[in-house]
This record gives sequence, structure tokens and C-alpha cells, in this order.
Amino acid sequence: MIEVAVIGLSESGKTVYLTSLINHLLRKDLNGVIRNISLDSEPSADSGPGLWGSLFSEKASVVQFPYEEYLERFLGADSLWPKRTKDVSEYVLKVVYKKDDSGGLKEFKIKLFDYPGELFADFPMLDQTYAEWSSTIMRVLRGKQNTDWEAIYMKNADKNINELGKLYFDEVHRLEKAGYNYIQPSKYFGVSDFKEINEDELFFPVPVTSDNKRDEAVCELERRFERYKLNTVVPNFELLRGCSYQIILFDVLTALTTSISHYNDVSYTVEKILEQFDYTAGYGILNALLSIFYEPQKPIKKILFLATKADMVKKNDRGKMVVLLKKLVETALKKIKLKAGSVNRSFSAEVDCVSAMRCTKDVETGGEEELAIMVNGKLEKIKNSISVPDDWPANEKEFEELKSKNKMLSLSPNIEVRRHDYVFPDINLDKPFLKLIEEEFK
Ligand SMILES: Nc1nc2c(ncn2[C@@H]2O[C@H](COP(=O)(O)OP(=O)(O)O)[C@@H](O)[C@H]2O)c(=O)[nH]1
Ligand SMILES: [Mg+2]
Repeated sequence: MIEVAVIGLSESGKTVYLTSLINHLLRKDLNGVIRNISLDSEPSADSGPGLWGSLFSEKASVVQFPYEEYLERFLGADSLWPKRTKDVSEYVLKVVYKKDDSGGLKEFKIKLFDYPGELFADFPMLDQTYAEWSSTIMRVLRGKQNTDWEAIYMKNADKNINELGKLYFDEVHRLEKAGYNYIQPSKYFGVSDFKEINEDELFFPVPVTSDNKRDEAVCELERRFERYKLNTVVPNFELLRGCSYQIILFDVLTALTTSISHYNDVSYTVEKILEQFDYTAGYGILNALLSIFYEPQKPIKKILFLATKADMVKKNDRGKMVVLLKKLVETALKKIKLKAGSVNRSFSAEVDCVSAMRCTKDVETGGEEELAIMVNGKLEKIKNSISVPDDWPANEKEFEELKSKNKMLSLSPNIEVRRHDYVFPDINLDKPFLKLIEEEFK
């Protein structure tokens, strides 16, 4: 079994990508090596922690990826995008292929995971103590617009833990609405009613000093923090760690057309998350315990970074999206490569762009390339489509300038798909994926 995780921040296009990828793999004539791809109906073997592991911490819950449901939404009269996902889901495909040298057919299974973006946001907690987490998160929050959590906390220090928890919950909520990613715990995301959060999951950062570190309230917060890590973050992380291939999606265009603080948030989150991919670094006592209870982890063979929604820009600008993404992940990638190299582990990464559900068409008029969409069965040119610069804007002013020129389009999924025998229109969908797993065909 090959495990492939599709990950990325919220709204980066994971669910659409996976739906379209499955659609392509199941329906399209692929290259000569692959003979048949079908849904694997056998229940998959339990690859989670063994008995000791399940006694030690909870197991992540994984549901079946609702491919059929998404397909119906796309193909329905209104053609709708998938609903927001909250669960980790999986989909198993059986691939029959022909080996180069022998005449016989071989088979392997691919398990594809759809990871809600927010779970991802919790991973940096893993190698932090409560005091470290508190000071990091307060520093990060201070860097974001209008959120000095430390000041809010100080002003309300006489309140009890649950009242303060509510205040922190509201802050997380506000930042989430404003589109920020580096906020924790992820359990609060998408929860509109504070009552849905268990008391046990109610914790928040406080300035931990040598004076207060033995206070009852601080100790209780620390306990809740550690429990959350163990029961929520570790199981999800373990699931991801079991995947030999990672596909990491980025919505470069949204980052480009918001603000410098959003851009900084994305790049910081990405860097912190990629740090977790350095499996050579342990995370203290927790790591020591994990190595006793869990199966030895599989090393990551390859990572594919994809800039999504490439159909929103003109043909020439798609290459620039890739350049921007390369710059975004450059430092983090260098660090992983260096560390992987230091323990003689081979590791490679590719950067590319994709549109999993192409909503536009490339047209040319008088040598000029343009984008068009179908409106009532007629092609209409899009005025003011997004133009991608050669580099990320350097400051708020440049972001603002770009924003004033660019308009994010809100497009419907391509209605034409119904006439295409259900193979979704795309840009560059299967090629990078098949390249990612090419080793498995050897
Ligand atoms: N134009 C265009 N929009 C897309 C594409 N993929 C995703 N989107 C948009 O991005 C939104 C989020 O996609 P989704 O897959 O739900 O993101 P997730 O949160 O990462 O799972 C969708 O509702 C669409 O509006 C694409 O290929 N082209
Ligand atoms: Mg999703």
C-alpha cells in the first residue's frame, strides 16, 4: 500500500484536487503502463498504532472520502464546489500495471488522504512545551492586526479559566474569519458556538514566568494543553507521518491578493509545518514514548508542491505562480534537505501548478493571450484577470497596488463537465501526480 497525503491550508483546493484526481484516475485512459485503476472495495488493513499505541493515545478517526457525493454536487444542475471538510478522509484505489521488463501484470494500492487544512495548523505544537507554545503564540498574535492577546489576558487576569477561555476562543474565531492560519488550537475553527468546546479543550496562552509556573490555573492549562496534544494532535500527525508521499497545495493567488500580514502568516505557517517533516528531529519525551508505542515511521520519499487554481490566470502567468511557490517554500525545503542528507536519507521535491477543476479557457486574439469563461453557452472574455508578478510584493504598499489592479474571480465549477463524459477539465492534473509515484511502477 502506498499512502499519499493531500495537505494544505484551508481553502487551498485539497478536496477539489482529490475529487478531480480520483475522477481522472478512474475514467481517463492513462499511459501504457497503467492498465486499470479501480476503487478498492476491500476494507483496508488497520495500519494505526498497535494495542499499546491505542492504550497510550487515541487514534485519529478517518472516514471514507465522499467522492460520489462531491461528484454529484459537481454534476448537479447548479454545479457546486465541495462543502467545507472537517474530517480526515481516505480513498483507496487499486492500480493494475504492466512491468517494463516482464510481460506480467502487477498491482498496488494507493491510499489517498484528504486532510482538513486546520489540523495541519496544530502540528507546530508538537515540539513545544506549554510555556514555549504560550510565548510563541503570543508573539505571533502580536504581529497580527489588532490582537494583543497578552494585553487582553492581563486586563482580565481576575477572571477564571473558563471565562478567559471564552475570550481566547473569540479571538481565534475573529482571526480565523480574517483568513489567518497560524492560530491554535484548530479545534476552535469553524465552531460558531463556544458551548461545543469541552472544558478540557479550553486552554489559551498565558505568560509563564518563574513566579506563576506553579499556580493552580497555569498547571491546569498546561495539563489541558498536553492532553490536547496527545489526544488530538499526535494521532493526526501519526497518520500523516505514515504517508510516504505528500502533495502540498497552496493558493498562491489568494496570498498574493490579500496583504503582507496574510502573506507572512502563510509563509510562517508553511515553514513551521515543514519543520515537522524533519523526522530526524525528535520531540523530547514524547518522541521517545512514540518510538516505543508506534510502528517505525516510513520516510517520506517525495513531496509535490502545487500552486492551485492555475485556471484563474493567463497561460504565461502560470509559470510565475510556480516561481512564487518555489520562493515561498525555498528556505524550509533547504532545511529539510540538509537534515535528510545528514542521516543519508534521500528525499526529493517538485514544484508545479495545477487546476483540478478548470473553469476558464485560454483564447488568443491578435496574438494576445486572454482568458474566457462560458456564459450561457457562449465564450466571454474575462476583463481584469489576475496578473502574477515575477516576485512576491515586498511590502504593504506593493500588495495594495497589486490588489487594486487584480480582482479575484469567484467562478463556478465548469458546467461543461457534464458533456465531457465526466472527465473533469483540468490543467496539469495527472502528470505531476504520476511522476510523484513513478518509482512504484518500477
Ligand atoms: N477556479 C478554480 N477554483 C478552484 C479550483 N480548486 C478549488 N477552487 C476554489 O477553491 C475553493 C476551495 O477548494 P477546496 O478543495 O474545498 O479547498 P480545501 O479547503 O483545501 O479542501 C473551492 O470552493 C473553489 O472555489 C480550481 O481548480 N479552479
Ligand atoms: Mg476540504
